Amino acid sequence: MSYPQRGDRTPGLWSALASKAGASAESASGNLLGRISYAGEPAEPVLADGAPRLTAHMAAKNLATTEEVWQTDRPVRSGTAGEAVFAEDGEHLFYAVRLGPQPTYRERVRDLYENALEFTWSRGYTDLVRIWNLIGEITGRNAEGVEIYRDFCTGRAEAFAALADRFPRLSAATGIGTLSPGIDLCFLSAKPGRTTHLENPRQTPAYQYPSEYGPRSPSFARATFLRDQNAGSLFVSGTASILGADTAHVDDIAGQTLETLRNIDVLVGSENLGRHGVRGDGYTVRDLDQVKVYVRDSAHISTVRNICSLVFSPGSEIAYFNVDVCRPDLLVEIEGVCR
Ligand code: 3EB
Repeated sequence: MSYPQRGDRTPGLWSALASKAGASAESASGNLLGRISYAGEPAEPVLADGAPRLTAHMAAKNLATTEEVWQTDRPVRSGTAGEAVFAEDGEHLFYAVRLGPQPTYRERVRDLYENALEFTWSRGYTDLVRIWNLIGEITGRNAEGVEIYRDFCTGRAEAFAALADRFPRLSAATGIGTLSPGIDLCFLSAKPGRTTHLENPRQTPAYQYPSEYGPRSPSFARATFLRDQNAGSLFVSGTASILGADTAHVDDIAGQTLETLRNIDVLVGSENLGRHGVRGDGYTVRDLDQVKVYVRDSAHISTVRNICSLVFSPGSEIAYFNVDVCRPDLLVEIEGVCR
């Protein structure tokens, strides 16, 4: 059996990032666990061809539409849970739900997260691996004048506080803007005992950011390592030009891009993995694959592309999105997976 990765690695869970036309060839090699469609308009999550699909409005007119496809080598079973869709393979669970536009988000986000966490717990997928929070009008204001990202962070933090006995550790995540109001949420979780969550020595843990960045801190770790029969996958959170808790290189797109890449390089390196008890040689930023690059200002995309094309391997899958980032002074955010 052949797998879509380069080399001969056969993890139980893998992803491909492709233009919609190219994704179907990859799908043939495994069982579909979930898809994320980065589309030209929002849509409700659905089960399609027996598998969950989250749709987020993240494709600008000048950029190609992308689909992220999560696959597994195990048999998959899918279903619905209220308004959410999910699929599970006995080791991994993918869950997706959309919250439409709200005057304020806090309470609805708290409910959304509590339902999601209780669902994955109840099916035995007790360890969070990777969460995507795709947030419309992320730096805009809610009906009470509160920034929507801060409103979102409050509800999410309240949910994690309420379930802290079951989910004491936070996982890798992304918090990023979309092109229309509402919040799309999806995550991967796993059966117990395979995850290690990592912080970055160059960055204050996000859950300890000072209150100037919001009344409740963002609930995520900088990366999560998921062990498998070979070695594992390191899921790198959305990473930005933040040193300590502060934005570095304000108004400097090349500076922010390079600092972001340096943050990733330190995060995935052998020293940081060893510090967190993850065995192996470690990675460098060049090993990042299924890379997603979020750029606030379309005029900056060519600069970011030029830097990224020098840093990432020519064989890496990489997609660019022209969307807002969660702080007004952050110009770029980058995520991916090291395998
Ligand atoms: C940062 O480091 C940049 O709120 O889930 C990155 C990844 C960011 C995840 C989240 C936010 C989130 O604070 C923003």
